[in-house]
Amino acid sequence: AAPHVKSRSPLYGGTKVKRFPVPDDKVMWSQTWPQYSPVSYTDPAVAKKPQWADPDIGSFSPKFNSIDGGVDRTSFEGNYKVEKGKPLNPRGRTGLTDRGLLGRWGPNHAADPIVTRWKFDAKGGKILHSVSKRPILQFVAIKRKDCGEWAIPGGMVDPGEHVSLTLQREFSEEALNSLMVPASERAKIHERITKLFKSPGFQVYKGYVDDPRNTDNAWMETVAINFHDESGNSVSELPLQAGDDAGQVKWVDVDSSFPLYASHSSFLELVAKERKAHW
Ligand code: RP5
Ligand code: MG
Ligand code: MG
Repeated sequence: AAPHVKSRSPLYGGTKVKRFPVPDDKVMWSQTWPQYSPVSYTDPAVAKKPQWADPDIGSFSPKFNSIDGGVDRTSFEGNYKVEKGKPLNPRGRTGLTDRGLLGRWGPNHAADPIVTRWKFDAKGGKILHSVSKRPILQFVAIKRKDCGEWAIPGGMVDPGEHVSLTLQREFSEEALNSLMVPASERAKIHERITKLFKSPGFQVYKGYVDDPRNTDNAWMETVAINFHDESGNSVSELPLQAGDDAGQVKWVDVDSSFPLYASHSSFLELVAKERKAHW
């Protein structure tokens, strides 16, 4: 795999903390580099011990590379190393140690629901891209409140939670604002999207995410699944409403030039290839 890039962003995940600069040829741990002097950072939000975060190493010893109680500490990238009690990022150096903004030591598991439809014209025909001549896909994107970047409405897998539930829950919270709509409407939304999310979906990706919050000891991993509304009459008709950690939500044309958070653009490229859509 190509070396991670966003995991080495000069400023750490929207904070003012500066990462120790890591050149491409020093990313891999196998490259000895005595001069490496990363900064340690644990965000106050993590340090104050919220329920979603691990305690500090020393006061507890998690079972790395295994399912630890409800928490999945296994990695899609295989067994990761643990050095001086702290797990090592499988993709190498990031210029920052400890957890930063992430709650878990080691892998932090997320799920990304990629909900798509075809872009139709007024007569109901698929719109072809003027250059590629391929039909254009659209996906539900949210604008993240933390960094202002557009992204897939994904989120963290809760301890013991089935990924299939995380996908539907996060989509409902961030793109349909399920946490805020009255209970009566919530049931209706639930009913309408359950059908789409019950369909097997296309597994787009499973593994490490090049997320700007990654550190030497904590990193994002995800399962990205594409749920496609072929006829455009299921989820396409649902009123989108941003909620939770999403500031805005909209249907966005799937196109290589649209910048997205973390590795999300590479996931959409895979969706476009699979569905023979414009990219
Ligand atoms: C990304 O962070 C994942 O791909 C997923 O979209 C997201 C999960 O984190 P939160 O949205 O819960 O912050 O790495
Ligand atoms: Mg969320
Ligand atoms: Mg989220």
